Amino acid sequence: MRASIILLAGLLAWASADTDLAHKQQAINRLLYHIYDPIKSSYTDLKEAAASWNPRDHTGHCKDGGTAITKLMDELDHGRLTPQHHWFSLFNKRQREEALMLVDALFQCKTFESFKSNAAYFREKMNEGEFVYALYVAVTHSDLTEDVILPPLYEVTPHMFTNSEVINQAYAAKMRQTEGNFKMAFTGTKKNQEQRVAYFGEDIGINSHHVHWHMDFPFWWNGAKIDRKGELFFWVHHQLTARFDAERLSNYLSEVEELQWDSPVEHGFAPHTSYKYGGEFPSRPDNNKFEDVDGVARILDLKVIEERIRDAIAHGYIVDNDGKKISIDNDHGIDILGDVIESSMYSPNIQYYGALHNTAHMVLGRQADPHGKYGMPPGVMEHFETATRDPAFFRLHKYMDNIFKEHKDTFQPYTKEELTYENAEITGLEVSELSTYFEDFEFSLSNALDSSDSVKDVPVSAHVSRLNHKPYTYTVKVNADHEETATVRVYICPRYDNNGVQYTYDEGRWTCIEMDKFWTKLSAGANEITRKSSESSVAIPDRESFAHLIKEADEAVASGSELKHDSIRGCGHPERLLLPKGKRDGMEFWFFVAVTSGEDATHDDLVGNDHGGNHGYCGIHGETYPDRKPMGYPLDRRVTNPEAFMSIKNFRSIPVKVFHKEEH
Ligand SMILES: [Cu+2]
Repeated sequence: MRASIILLAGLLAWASADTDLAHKQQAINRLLYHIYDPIKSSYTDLKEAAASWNPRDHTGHCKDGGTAITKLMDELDHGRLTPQHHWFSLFNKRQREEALMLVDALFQCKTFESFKSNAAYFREKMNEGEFVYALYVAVTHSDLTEDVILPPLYEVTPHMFTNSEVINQAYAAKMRQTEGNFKMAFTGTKKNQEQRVAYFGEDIGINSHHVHWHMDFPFWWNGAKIDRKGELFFWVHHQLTARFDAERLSNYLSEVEELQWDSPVEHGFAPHTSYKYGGEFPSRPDNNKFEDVDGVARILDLKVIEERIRDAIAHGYIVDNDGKKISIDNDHGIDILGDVIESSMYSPNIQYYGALHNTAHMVLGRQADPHGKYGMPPGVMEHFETATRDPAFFRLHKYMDNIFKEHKDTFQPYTKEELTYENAEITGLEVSELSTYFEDFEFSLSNALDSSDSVKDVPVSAHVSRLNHKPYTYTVKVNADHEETATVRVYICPRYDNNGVQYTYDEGRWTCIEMDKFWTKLSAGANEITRKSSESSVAIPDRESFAHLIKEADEAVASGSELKHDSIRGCGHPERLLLPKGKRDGMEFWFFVAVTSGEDATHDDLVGNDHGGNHGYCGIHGETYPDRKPMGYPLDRRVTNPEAFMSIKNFRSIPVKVFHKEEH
């Protein structure tokens, strides 16, 4: 009896080796560990797979019978793949094709075992950048890797997140075999006004959120329909732009001006960042006049595409590939327009409307060497993890945001009747102290450095100053007529522009920042709803460090214990950046709360289940966006009658101040 129980336990352990999270997490960690070096020799299963697992012999493990992996193997065997130790950019068509061949091959794996072995095989043969991108996307979307946490990219490929000076210091420390923790400074000097807000564009949490957003919602995605992908593209970038503007106002700078193809870009950018392989990221001088970029686009092409899009907005319809009209004169229009402007594979007519966003990213990224005379590698704008470092990123997105606004402004304002929720009246709104401060954050640079089994690793890390805020709470008092589920939407909106002029209601609504959205059950009578900043549904907490993920998975595997993860996705605004930086004497905002009928929820369980707590900018992975209303509701449309808007009893705004404290 006893023997058979032990046997059974052994069988179960064996059976779960392929499926349990600890083993999966360990394998993914190890595949990403020191990505520029061969797989560590102590990782025997991966090492063996890299050496002797021939994917052609295992096509029986593929859902498609091996079509995808054979295609990739053919490219490899014919020496057509980009070599290792070379830069990678997703915007490079050929490199993207190669990375996507691996994504495809991994998606076709029937078991995690074959996923892992195929990944290990290509890890040592494909370009490292392509491999990392493909693995991140595959882990994000594959059912086989559900609940695996991807290590923070800033610790997997630190070159893309820190500056050359820090990397050089880390190399020197390793050569000397001494520990080191180096201060990462923001780019620019005090002579450069843009430097005042560099802490935002260069924040590694923002960079991480942005690159993960684009992995969750890839423009090349052709698989199962992702709900409201185009609208999310608009919304996440609109919010990044609005947040950047708020940071500027708090630093006595005017809002970002939209990019204009005919005007020089006044402020250049020197990234102070290098590729691991491929040299320095190119700089752009001040007052750069846009030049056509060989092999990418002429400036005229961009203007033509822009005109066609604006024309579609004015007409209220898009013309698809077959010449059929698709109306955008409705709430769904923004979703289509997002697909068109990016463009994604969902665009109804890429041929005609082009890919304004993607092409513009490349054109901006190449201005240092538009004709390829100097063989410069792609610029920061050609990588989602580095793009926000360049202030021109926000100018470009302001330009596109204004096109989206042109569309939104074609709609009639919501009427008072549409906005009124008869069941509820807000009777009070209180917000606790709002204050921001800078703190030091440390992350490991170890994976940036070459390693070998014979040279000992020494701890090397960077520390960087980053914005954070004191936790805060707010309380909404609501009187309800009867018990019902309600939606609560929360925004903060700057009150004054940089000249101290108060925004009109209609100007101000477009500057609003989504802080939170949630569903709650109102009881008949008086309700008091209190929410904490940490509960915000647009934000995620700090990412788990790579070292922690490794330790946790290794311990779980060694002890045979179960591994459980709370927060998984990398997409989500960093929680510590929820509040824009304050001012010493307080920066003034409106704190706006709207309580409306919960009928707009697309899931039944939203009152008790926050689905990971990051759906505001990132949706719910693999499911419908929780909110049926347009993103940005009720501030997404023009407000022509502010008095009527302000008198709505289920809305309330109060003035608040965000303070900034140098010492905390
Ligand atoms: Cu983006």
